[in-house]
Amino acid sequence: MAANQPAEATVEWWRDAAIYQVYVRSFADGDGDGTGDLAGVRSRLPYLVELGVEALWFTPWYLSPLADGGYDVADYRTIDPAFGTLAEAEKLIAEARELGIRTIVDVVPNHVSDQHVWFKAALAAGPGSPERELFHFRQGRGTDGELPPNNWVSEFGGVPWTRLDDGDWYLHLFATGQPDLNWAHPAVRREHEDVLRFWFDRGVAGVRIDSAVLPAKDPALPDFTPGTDPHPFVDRDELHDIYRSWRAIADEYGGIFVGEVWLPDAERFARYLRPDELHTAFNLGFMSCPWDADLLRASVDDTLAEHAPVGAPATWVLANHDVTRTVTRYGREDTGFDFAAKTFGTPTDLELGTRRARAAALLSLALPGAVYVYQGEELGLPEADIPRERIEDPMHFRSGGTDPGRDGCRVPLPWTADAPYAGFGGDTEPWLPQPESWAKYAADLQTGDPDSMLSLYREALRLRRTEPGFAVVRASGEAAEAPLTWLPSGPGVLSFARHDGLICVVNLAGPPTELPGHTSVLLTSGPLDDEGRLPQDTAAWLRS
Ligand code: TEU
Repeated sequence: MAANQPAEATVEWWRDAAIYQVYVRSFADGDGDGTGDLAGVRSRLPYLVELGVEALWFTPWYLSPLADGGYDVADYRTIDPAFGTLAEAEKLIAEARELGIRTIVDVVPNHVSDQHVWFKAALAAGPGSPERELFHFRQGRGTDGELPPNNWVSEFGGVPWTRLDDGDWYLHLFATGQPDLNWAHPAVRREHEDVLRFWFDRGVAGVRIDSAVLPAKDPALPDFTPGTDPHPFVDRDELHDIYRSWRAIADEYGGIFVGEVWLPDAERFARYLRPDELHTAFNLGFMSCPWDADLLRASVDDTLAEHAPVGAPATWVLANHDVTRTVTRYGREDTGFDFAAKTFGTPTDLELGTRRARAAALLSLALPGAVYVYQGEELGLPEADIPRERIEDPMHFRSGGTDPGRDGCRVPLPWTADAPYAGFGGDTEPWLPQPESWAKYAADLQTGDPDSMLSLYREALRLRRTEPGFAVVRASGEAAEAPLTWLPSGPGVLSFARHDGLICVVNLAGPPTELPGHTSVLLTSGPLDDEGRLPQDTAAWLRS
């Protein structure tokens, strides 16, 4: 029998699910060629059941030249042969579901790969053709059209325009191999609605929407002047109409969305979560927040306040495939996360970072809403230093080599300490090199070690499922009462109650702190001191 509750137990499972992010290429290598694949994921389903997660989010697994790790999709209806086949994906979705684990796939509406049939046809058809209307092709400025059509800046740095031999320029907010689609074109909308159905028909329970605030553009593609409203390509009102039509499709299947909605403005953010739009969005503000009690408390309060009016549940995220790994980040002097601040060789104290990451895990898993765990977080993996000549991330190249890019958090997982390449798969070297220290983080070594990160995650996820105080949705389907109540605490300490007597205390910066009286300890992220107090950088779950 599956260790998880039957997936049918709650209808609105997504309101408080623990969702595990699988970066397929680096999860587990089933055929031993150095690249992770679906066979690898299938072989590790028992591990995921044991870990106690309720859904898997797969980063793009479709046919792709991998110019941006798969976020350059050449064909949504084909699995990349490096990963497996469509039949295998269907099997995986069904097998996982049998085990109580749902599947979320990733859809990337802003752009496709330059190898997508549409883009190839647009190139072949030439300037002024209807095929080019599916994208944003323009003439350049300057006497010979030698200057880009506008002043926009790529999300990866540099000019987001590339000029073709025939003189036209095409827009790509990300890498050159990721041409932006023209969402004013009805065929673009139709195609994506069809892609959604294609995957819902294959049994997926949800869809992550990549770069969800970017697809719509001002049709004039005007220069961007800071402070101008509306922005020519961020968070445009047209998007809501698109997502409402997507919601209608999801509702036919009982499917859900999680949007990558990265917006500083709380009111604008919440608009994507109105009842007829997306179900959830990633809490990227919480993820970026420094290890500071006041800032984290404010982030939690802001999150709950911005979700409340639209009735959407919050999500809690510490890491993903785009950001510096948690133990490395929390071991740095500046523990926040800022895309612009990624540098080579920033010093870090991994022991401190690990202690904090353990406490942060208990904090995020205790908050009301859905929680995301990025593969390897449960193993306490640090960010890896990738030798420059092995870096693949386009972000590194577009920064002119100053930004290490995101490969350091995408290194193939260690499964078995005493096996080639820490048991990632076979005898072939993985696509990204693993640091020498990798074997010591192997899942097999951590299994059964009560002090390991893996044991902490397993126990925390087990309690999250079994303690009624964590639920946002009760087994009856009704909403639970008050999401969270702050309790009095000293400076540098966060203390809050959920319901049913459940309490979480996190000491971020204070001296050892007394735990509230008349409580029993369910779990701590590290040892209490001799007087039973909670030391700095430690969290505890209690029941009163
Ligand atoms: O990321 C979108 C995104 O805007 C950021 O995470 C991005 O990396 C950052 O803004 C750069 O400054 C998503 C995916 O998560 C990422 O892996 C892809 O590279 C990107 O979209 C393009 O599809």
